[in-house]
Amino acid sequence: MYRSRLFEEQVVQIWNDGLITGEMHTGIGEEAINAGIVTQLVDGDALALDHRGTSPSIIRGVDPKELLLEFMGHCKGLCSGMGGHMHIFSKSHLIASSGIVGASGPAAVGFAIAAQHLRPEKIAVAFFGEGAVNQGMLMESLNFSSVLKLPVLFVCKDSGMAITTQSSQVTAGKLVERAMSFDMPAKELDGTDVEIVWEAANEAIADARSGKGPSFILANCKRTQGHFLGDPLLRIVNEPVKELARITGPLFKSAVSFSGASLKERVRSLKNIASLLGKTAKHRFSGEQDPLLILRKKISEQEEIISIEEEVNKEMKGMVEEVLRMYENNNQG
Ligand SMILES: Cc1ncc(C[n+]2csc(CCOP(=O)(O)OP(=O)(O)O)c2C)c(N)n1
Repeated sequence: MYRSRLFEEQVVQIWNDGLITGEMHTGIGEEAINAGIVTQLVDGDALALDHRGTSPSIIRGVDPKELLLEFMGHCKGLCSGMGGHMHIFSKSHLIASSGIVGASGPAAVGFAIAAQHLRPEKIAVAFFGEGAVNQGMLMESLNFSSVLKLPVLFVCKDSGMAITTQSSQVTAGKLVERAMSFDMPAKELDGTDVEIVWEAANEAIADARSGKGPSFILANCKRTQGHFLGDPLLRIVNEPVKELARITGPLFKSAVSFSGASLKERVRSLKNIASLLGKTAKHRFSGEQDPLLILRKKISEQEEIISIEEEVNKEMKGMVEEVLRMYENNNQG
């Protein structure tokens, strides 16, 4: 979990320095879910990931150097710099990710069909956010895997928000009940506690390996960085004076503009923005929900933790220095 956290913190820094272009979705805050599940996988198991696949990939053992070079568009990156952070593929780890929300469902089902035929007792795990659960392809995946008793674990990381859409406003019913209606075991749990995740996943993975079919886990979580780096909602909540000074003018101009939406529609939009800001402020990540701090409190061998962390610090520092050198050389070349 610490390795994943540190890697992604380096990614934040490098993105802020402008060396990674485009959007960047980190999983800082989701480490307990990723570690509680991915550490139980063995060779031959497969991972189908979404746009937030960095942390599970690091935990699965993908080389951090190759991953970082990939994010920086370098030809020595994991996918020759062509995939970026949303399209991580590793044949040796059986990892496939996609920026198409919901696509990890069918990808995991494909992996699981292959496992059922070619790799007995091997499984596939699909990671996705709660924003993906109204995608038809994900529902088809739940149905199909249940009918064929495929070895899949569906993991829904529930942050309550899909970009700026509050999931409670667009999702009917309870997701655990929805999964159970496909005749598979389903559990909702605290995704900030790695032990809780590990135990639930252990049971589900054992079921999948022994041919009992798929399971569904709904893990509640919070992220430090919001939807993506530079998330405007978080920026406004974190630095209201600076950010409001920047956006008040354009907002006012569009609110009083002669053309465009009706007055009623504009008032509704402004109210929605205010409500989103309120929710973002209320549900902001706090230390109490930090999976690393939660785990650290439970471990009595504090010295061992410090020595592990020192080792990881050294590894990441050396790795980042090397990657930045390679990047620089590439640009000069
Ligand atoms: C099919 C599809 N529709 C819309 C998008 C745009 N989009 C990217 S991320 C995202 C929100 C996803 O929310 P969630 O699944 O909860 O994952 P989170 O980002 O919260 O981890 C959306 C709508 C997309 N990439 N793919």
